[in-house]
Amino acid sequence: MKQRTLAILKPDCVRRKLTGKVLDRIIEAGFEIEGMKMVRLTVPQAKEFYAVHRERPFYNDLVAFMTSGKCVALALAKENAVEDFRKLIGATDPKEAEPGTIRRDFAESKQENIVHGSDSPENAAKEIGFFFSDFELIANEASE
Ligand code: IDP
Ligand code: MG
Repeated sequence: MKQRTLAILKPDCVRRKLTGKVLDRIIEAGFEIEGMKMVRLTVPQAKEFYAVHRERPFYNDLVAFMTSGKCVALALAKENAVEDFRKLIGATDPKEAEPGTIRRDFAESKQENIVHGSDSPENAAKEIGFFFSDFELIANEASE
Protein backbone atom coordinates (compact mmCIF):
# COMPACT_ATOMS: atom_id res chain seq x y z
CA MET A 1 0.00 0.00 0.00
CA LYS A 2 1.22 3.46 -0.85
CA GLN A 3 2.39 5.41 2.17
CA ARG A 4 3.56 8.95 2.77
CA THR A 5 6.59 10.27 4.60
CA LEU A 6 7.84 13.77 5.39
CA ALA A 7 11.32 14.80 4.33
CA ILE A 8 13.17 18.03 4.95
CA LEU A 9 16.23 19.08 3.00
CA LYS A 10 17.95 20.87 5.86
CA PRO A 11 19.70 24.28 5.71
CA ASP A 12 23.13 22.65 5.09
CA CYS A 13 21.70 20.92 2.00
CA VAL A 14 20.33 24.16 0.53
CA ARG A 15 23.39 26.23 1.54
CA ARG A 16 25.81 23.75 -0.03
CA LYS A 17 23.79 23.74 -3.30
CA LEU A 18 22.96 20.03 -2.92
CA THR A 19 19.19 20.41 -3.29
CA GLY A 20 19.14 19.19 -6.90
CA LYS A 21 21.48 16.25 -6.28
CA VAL A 22 19.55 15.06 -3.23
CA LEU A 23 16.17 15.49 -4.94
CA ASP A 24 17.51 13.44 -7.86
CA ARG A 25 18.42 10.58 -5.50
CA ILE A 26 14.95 10.73 -3.95
CA ILE A 27 13.18 10.69 -7.33
CA GLU A 28 15.46 7.97 -8.74
CA ALA A 29 14.66 5.83 -5.67
CA GLY A 30 11.00 5.84 -6.71
CA PHE A 31 9.48 8.42 -4.36
CA GLU A 32 6.72 10.59 -5.79
CA ILE A 33 6.69 14.21 -4.67
CA GLU A 34 3.17 15.04 -3.50
CA GLY A 35 4.08 18.31 -1.81
CA MET A 36 7.15 20.53 -1.97
CA LYS A 37 7.96 23.97 -0.61
CA MET A 38 10.86 26.18 0.36
CA VAL A 39 10.52 27.24 4.00
CA ARG A 40 12.49 29.29 6.51
CA LEU A 41 11.55 27.91 9.92
CA THR A 42 11.11 30.27 12.85
CA VAL A 43 12.53 29.36 16.26
CA PRO A 44 9.07 28.47 17.68
CA GLN A 45 8.35 26.30 14.63
CA ALA A 46 11.66 24.42 14.87
CA LYS A 47 11.16 23.94 18.63
CA GLU A 48 7.72 22.49 18.01
CA PHE A 49 8.83 20.24 15.17
CA TYR A 50 11.63 18.73 17.30
CA ALA A 51 9.75 18.89 20.62
CA VAL A 52 10.42 15.18 21.34
CA HIS A 53 14.10 16.08 21.68
CA ARG A 54 13.62 19.04 24.05
CA GLU A 55 15.43 17.36 26.95
CA ARG A 56 18.40 16.30 24.81
CA PRO A 57 21.72 18.20 25.08
CA PHE A 58 21.73 18.94 21.33
CA TYR A 59 18.22 20.50 21.25
CA ASN A 60 19.17 24.19 21.29
CA ASP A 61 21.93 23.70 18.72
CA LEU A 62 19.52 21.73 16.54
CA VAL A 63 16.94 24.53 16.68
CA ALA A 64 19.64 27.10 15.83
CA PHE A 65 20.80 24.98 12.89
CA MET A 66 17.30 24.32 11.54
CA THR A 67 16.50 28.04 11.63
CA SER A 68 19.84 29.11 10.12
CA GLY A 69 18.63 29.10 6.51
CA LYS A 70 16.04 27.87 4.06
CA CYS A 71 14.83 24.27 4.00
CA VAL A 72 12.84 22.30 1.43
CA ALA A 73 9.89 20.40 2.90
CA LEU A 74 8.72 17.38 0.92
CA ALA A 75 5.70 15.11 1.23
CA LEU A 76 6.81 11.89 -0.43
CA ALA A 77 4.76 8.86 -1.45
CA LYS A 78 5.77 5.29 -2.21
CA GLU A 79 5.09 1.74 -1.06
CA ASN A 80 6.66 1.43 2.42
CA ALA A 81 7.76 5.06 2.18
CA VAL A 82 8.72 5.63 5.84
CA GLU A 83 11.10 2.68 6.15
CA ASP A 84 12.44 2.95 2.60
CA PHE A 85 13.22 6.64 3.03
CA ARG A 86 15.09 6.00 6.29
CA LYS A 87 17.14 3.37 4.39
CA LEU A 88 17.84 5.82 1.57
CA ILE A 89 19.15 8.50 3.96
CA GLY A 90 21.08 6.22 6.35
CA ALA A 91 21.98 6.56 10.05
CA THR A 92 21.78 9.92 11.86
CA ASP A 93 25.58 10.11 12.10
CA PRO A 94 27.00 10.05 8.54
CA LYS A 95 30.06 8.16 9.81
CA GLU A 96 27.73 5.31 10.77
CA ALA A 97 25.56 5.50 7.64
CA GLU A 98 25.82 2.74 5.01
CA PRO A 99 27.82 3.48 1.85
CA GLY A 100 25.59 4.86 -0.88
CA THR A 101 23.15 6.53 1.48
CA ILE A 102 22.43 10.25 1.19
CA ARG A 103 23.87 11.10 4.61
CA ARG A 104 27.02 9.03 4.05
CA ASP A 105 27.63 10.63 0.68
CA PHE A 106 26.80 14.26 1.49
CA ALA A 107 26.59 14.99 5.24
CA GLU A 108 29.40 16.63 7.19
CA SER A 109 28.36 15.92 10.79
CA LYS A 110 25.78 14.26 13.01
CA GLN A 111 23.96 17.59 13.34
CA GLU A 112 24.38 18.87 9.79
CA ASN A 113 23.15 15.66 8.20
CA ILE A 114 21.42 17.02 5.09
CA VAL A 115 17.98 15.52 5.44
CA HIS A 116 15.15 14.64 7.82
CA GLY A 117 12.91 11.61 7.41
CA SER A 118 9.88 10.65 9.52
CA ASP A 119 10.44 7.66 11.81
CA SER A 120 6.92 6.11 11.75
CA PRO A 121 3.73 6.36 9.67
CA GLU A 122 2.01 8.10 12.62
CA ASN A 123 4.73 10.73 12.87
CA ALA A 124 4.79 11.07 9.07
CA ALA A 125 1.10 12.05 9.09
CA LYS A 126 1.69 14.56 11.91
CA GLU A 127 4.79 16.02 10.26
CA ILE A 128 3.11 16.34 6.85
CA GLY A 129 0.27 18.19 8.61
CA PHE A 130 2.85 20.47 10.23
CA PHE A 131 4.12 21.68 6.83
CA PHE A 132 1.26 21.18 4.38
CA SER A 133 -2.46 21.88 4.14
CA ASP A 134 -4.58 19.38 2.17
CA PHE A 135 -4.73 21.88 -0.68
CA GLU A 136 -0.93 21.82 -1.00
CA LEU A 137 -0.77 18.04 -1.42
CA ILE A 138 -1.37 16.17 -4.65
CA ALA A 139 -4.33 13.84 -4.10
CA ASN A 140 -3.38 10.15 -4.41
CA GLU A 141 -5.55 9.56 -7.45
CA ALA A 142 -4.07 12.60 -9.24
CA SER A 143 -0.41 11.66 -8.74
CA GLU A 144 0.03 8.94 -11.41
P1 IDP B 1 17.12 11.32 12.84
O1 IDP B 1 17.10 12.63 12.10
O2 IDP B 1 18.08 10.33 12.19
O3 IDP B 1 15.74 10.74 13.07
P2 IDP B 1 17.10 12.08 15.67
O4 IDP B 1 17.68 11.25 16.75
O5 IDP B 1 15.60 12.13 15.55
O6 IDP B 1 17.77 11.61 14.27
O7 IDP B 1 17.65 13.55 15.85
C1 IDP B 1 17.10 14.64 15.14
C2 IDP B 1 18.22 15.48 14.57
O8 IDP B 1 18.96 16.05 15.66
C3 IDP B 1 19.28 14.72 13.76
O9 IDP B 1 18.90 14.48 12.41
C4 IDP B 1 20.48 15.64 13.86
O10 IDP B 1 20.36 16.76 12.98
C5 IDP B 1 20.34 16.13 15.32
N1 IDP B 1 21.09 15.28 16.25
C6 IDP B 1 20.73 14.06 16.73
N2 IDP B 1 21.65 13.56 17.58
C7 IDP B 1 22.61 14.51 17.66
C8 IDP B 1 23.85 14.58 18.38
O11 IDP B 1 24.25 13.69 19.13
N3 IDP B 1 24.60 15.71 18.18
C9 IDP B 1 24.20 16.74 17.37
N4 IDP B 1 23.04 16.70 16.68
C10 IDP B 1 22.27 15.60 16.81
MG1 MG C 1 14.16 11.46 14.21
